[in-house]
Amino acid sequence: MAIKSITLPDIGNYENTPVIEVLVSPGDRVEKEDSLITLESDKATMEIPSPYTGEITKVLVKNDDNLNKGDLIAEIDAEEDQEDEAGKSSAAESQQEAPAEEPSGEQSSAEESKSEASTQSPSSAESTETPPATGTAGGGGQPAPVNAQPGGAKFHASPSVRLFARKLGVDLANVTGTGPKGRILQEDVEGAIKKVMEGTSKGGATPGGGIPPLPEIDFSQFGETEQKPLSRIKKLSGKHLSTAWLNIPHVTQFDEADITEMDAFRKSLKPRAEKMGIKMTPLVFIMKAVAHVLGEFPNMNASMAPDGENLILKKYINLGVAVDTPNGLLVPVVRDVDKKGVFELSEELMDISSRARDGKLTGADLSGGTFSISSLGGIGGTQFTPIVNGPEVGILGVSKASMQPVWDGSEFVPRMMLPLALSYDHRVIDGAEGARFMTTLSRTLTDLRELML
Ligand code: CAO
Repeated sequence: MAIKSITLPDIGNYENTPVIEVLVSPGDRVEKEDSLITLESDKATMEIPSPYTGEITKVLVKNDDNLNKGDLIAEIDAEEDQEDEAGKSSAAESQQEAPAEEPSGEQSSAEESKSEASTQSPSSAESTETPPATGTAGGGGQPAPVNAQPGGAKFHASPSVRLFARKLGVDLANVTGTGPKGRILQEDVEGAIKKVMEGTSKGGATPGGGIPPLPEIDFSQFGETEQKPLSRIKKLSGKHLSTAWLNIPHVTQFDEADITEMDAFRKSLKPRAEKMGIKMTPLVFIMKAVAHVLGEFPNMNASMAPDGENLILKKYINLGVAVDTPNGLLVPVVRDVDKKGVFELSEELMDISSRARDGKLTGADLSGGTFSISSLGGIGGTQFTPIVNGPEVGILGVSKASMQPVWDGSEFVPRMMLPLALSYDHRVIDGAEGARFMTTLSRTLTDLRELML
């Protein structure tokens, strides 16, 4: 092994050519011809390959450095036998090929592949440490690029497409080229962006690009399978839930409310409700209490402005209520909950939930919510973490109430305890505010006289 310096070869009529990618780090093992750096002039992108096999000991350039012929790129601890090979090969190339010139003229795909394999030779066999530059040949009479990722994957794209992709923050390694020999075209970059925006990129990734897709697995190799299409509602709600989950930093705060008195009151109202042909479940009391507490916590009855710098406080309290339907989840909205009594709320809840299940909701029924409630209390479970129904700020998850032994200071007493989970957008609500919201809500549910205050 011997330490060798690697310098920039003659790459044609280019001066002060900027480095746009450094593909190696000290300690990396490289094979001869592996790319070390990428240069990009206003006309072409070029990779500079290593003339040796060995271990990089020093990298002497960084992004945005401007390089000229002979500038030091790196030092390598080169393998002895490779050293000679490199020398021979470079010398041979320089003899066989014309001295490097600025590439010009349109090159065919076939020529491109040739240029990728060996391409421009150094202008002379002046030293074995001067590698031949890889790349160049191109569209519109300009040199064409060949690019390499640190992992070794190669892709083709013209300088204008690379610039276009860089401006939009698109990693070309993730774009499939549809041009000749897999060349990435501008429309491929546009298509990749469109997929991300539409949330239809591979693996169902949604906005928030760069999220690695789940692996595609052929499950039939493990046993019999059947493909069942998702319902339209599931597809729509799934997309909405993914968007909310990916955009909103969630925190979920848990609590338990003692609803013993509330439940007794509810049961006392049941005969009246039955006469009116309506149900009297805990949910309407919870809706009433939530509306009251939202009045005290206006940040929770709000949405982030699209600029991300303002909060839009809503002076109305409309609660979205998650309804389980045979075709999937729907969240119709009950308006002005703070202004309505439990009978009226129950009537409305029954109406929207039955229309939701019959597929008869209108767009108006599903819009205008300011905060949501998801109740699984009629089904079971002790807790769950609901997903904020963005762009709302908070959602209350309600689980099944049960009688629990509660220590009152001198003995255990049976109390009806209701598990609650509040998920909120942490960009808007601090932990302390979330906890205060929950304790105020619990207190209100425990003693409904709070609603009078
Ligand atoms: N604790 C104990 N019992 C409860 C309860 C709770 N938290 N909530 C409801 N119950 C009881 C009710 O009192 C009722 O019993 P009675 O008839 O004896 O009074 C029974 O459970 C069934 O209630 P319900 O579910 O029919 O009515 P509801 O008002 O509680 O809920 C609705 C209405 C539309 C929200 C509900 O039917 C529903 O669809 N829930 C599922 C929502 C959902 O899927 N959420 C998850 C979304 S994904 O995050």
